[in-house]
Amino acid sequence: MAIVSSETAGGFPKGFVWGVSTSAYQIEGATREDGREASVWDTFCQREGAVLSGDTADVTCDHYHRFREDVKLMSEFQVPAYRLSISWPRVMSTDSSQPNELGLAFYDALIDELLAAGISPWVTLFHWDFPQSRHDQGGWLNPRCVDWFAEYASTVVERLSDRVTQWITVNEPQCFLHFGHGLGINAPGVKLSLADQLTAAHHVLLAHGRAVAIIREHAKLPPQVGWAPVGITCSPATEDRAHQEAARRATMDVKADNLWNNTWFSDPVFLGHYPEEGLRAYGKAAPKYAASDMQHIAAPLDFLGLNIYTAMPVESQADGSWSEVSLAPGTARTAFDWPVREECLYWGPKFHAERYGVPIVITENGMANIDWPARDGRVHDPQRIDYLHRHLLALHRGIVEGVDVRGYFHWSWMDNFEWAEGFRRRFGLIYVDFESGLRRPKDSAAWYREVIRSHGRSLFTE
Ligand code: GCO
Repeated sequence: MAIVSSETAGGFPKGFVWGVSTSAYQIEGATREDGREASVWDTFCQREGAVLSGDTADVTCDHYHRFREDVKLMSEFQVPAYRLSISWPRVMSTDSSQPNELGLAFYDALIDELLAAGISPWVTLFHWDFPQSRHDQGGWLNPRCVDWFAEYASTVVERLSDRVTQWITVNEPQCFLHFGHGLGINAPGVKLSLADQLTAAHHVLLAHGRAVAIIREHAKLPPQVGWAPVGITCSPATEDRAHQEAARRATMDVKADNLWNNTWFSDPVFLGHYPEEGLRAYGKAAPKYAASDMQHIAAPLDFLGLNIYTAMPVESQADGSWSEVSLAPGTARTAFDWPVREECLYWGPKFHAERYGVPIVITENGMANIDWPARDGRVHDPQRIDYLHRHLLALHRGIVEGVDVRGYFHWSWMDNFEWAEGFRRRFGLIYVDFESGLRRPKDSAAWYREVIRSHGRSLFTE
């Protein structure tokens, strides 16, 4: 049932969660400290030409040592919820049967610091930093990966679930499979056949389902569980009904030669089967699996996390097909060259909520900007403020129309290591000087604090 009430008008629903997002590998640093083992990203960063400017995340934001300062800054900007991820290779030791106590102790201290500051931790179990030693044993292609992930998830739930209630199992399988195992331009940097990518994807879905079962069975406090895939969001060229249906079809489509889509992943999780379009598109490359697999994969979730940054406009064709609409010359784009299309936060949640019938949480949205400290020492980022303003208004439109959106997490809290792009793309509300480690709140941090404080009403007064 959508939460549309009097509070929604000119604000956001009661209980709507405002937050910020990061991930372990992108902010922690300390990659060889206190027993942390190598991840596939540590190895990938050593590969000549793999990461822009040869950047690595060995230090990045040094959050491992500065986490108290970061939590204090979140508190200063009245952030109610913080989406973080746990580093699998920091808490699991491949050789010993015991987890790495120093790694677990770091997350213990971080969660305690957040709770003491009144900040709700939303914990992602897997945000791409797969243990190198497990990759050497076959990685996601080895069916044993489900047991490896289960052992890791059990360890984290056992340690943190007396304080953590908000869980996200896996972040963006489409990214680490398509870019990391298909194109090879992200870690682990391999180029598997389509069939092998789909087999690995099936194992990721099984691992997701196993983690859901572990959380449901062993969490010490009643948990809310979701997952955070990513895919393409298409918007209609005009709001003409035919173009709307074309945009819905395009958003839910499966391309025959890659894994960059929504439904091959979320249909099993929410509907208990692979999409017909995908089975047709992939043909013989589709995995063979036991029917019981889908019961595990489709373990009920409390929310669907959506990471949405932009939209691709499409229009319907006379023959019922759809085609991409080319953007006007000079269309506004972010520093990642992603078009500024705020309608992505209207159509994306709408299409997914209508297909799956579950509450939505925007687990990532934001923009890369070329930020730097101005002569006055402050970091002015009017583009990010305008981007945020537009996107939150678009999200609000869907909520008022009945889409059950429960929260919004800005990507990102602070500038961080943007994977193969290194430090070139700054997504944070907080500027990070990667040489000194100095944090500087950007203008957008104060602007977002006002949105949080007014529960969204400030969006309608400017
Ligand atoms: C993703 C990842 C984040 C990225 C962010 C900007 O969505 O790709 O979850 O780690 O840093 O999206 O690209």
